[in-house]
Amino acid sequence: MKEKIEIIQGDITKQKVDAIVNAANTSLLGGGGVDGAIHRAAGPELLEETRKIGGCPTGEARVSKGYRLPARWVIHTVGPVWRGGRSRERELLASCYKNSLKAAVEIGAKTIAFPSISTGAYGFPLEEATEIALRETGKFLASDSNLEKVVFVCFGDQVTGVYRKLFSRFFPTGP
Ligand code: AR6
Repeated sequence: MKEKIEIIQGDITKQKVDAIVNAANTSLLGGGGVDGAIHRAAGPELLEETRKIGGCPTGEARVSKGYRLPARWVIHTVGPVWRGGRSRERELLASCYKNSLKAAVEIGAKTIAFPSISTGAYGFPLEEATEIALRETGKFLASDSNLEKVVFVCFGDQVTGVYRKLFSRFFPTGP
């Protein structure tokens, strides 16, 4: 199962996977960070489609086409804004991962790439967010045989370092 997980450093808009996940906001009308990068790379048709979708509640996921991206689909999910940890932030972030993975299976995607949801503009502490990402993905893959690869695309050295450290803690090698 851990063989299906890959951690790379790079730009999610360049990933040749079936679906990439967008860390969007509830309007689904674009924004900064990874959301802005995905809209720029996909082209204006993406905004046309997400406008029709009409928004997405925090913790849920919605699917659109990928247009000019190498990925065929974009799964838009809305992470929680970190408000100190007592506003169901952990549970909502876990739902983002679960619902995005579920959406990927529903559309028949075999490979999916995630950014580090909520840890930029939304301020979720990186280590805790990474634990949630790895735990939920591990749980999902343990009972799913459709997905072949889940890529965590880390933007910058700091994010990559945390993902690699926690990955070896969650999925230790050897006896
Ligand atoms: N590829 C991969 N990761 C990226 C890229 C990229 N091209 N660009 C940034 N990241 P953020 P959030 C990383 O702020 O915290 C938007 O305005 C970034 O370094 O994009 O969920 C939305 O519209 C960080 O590690 O998303 C919402 O309003 C991670 O992606 C709000 O920001 C997430 O940072 C969502 O905030």
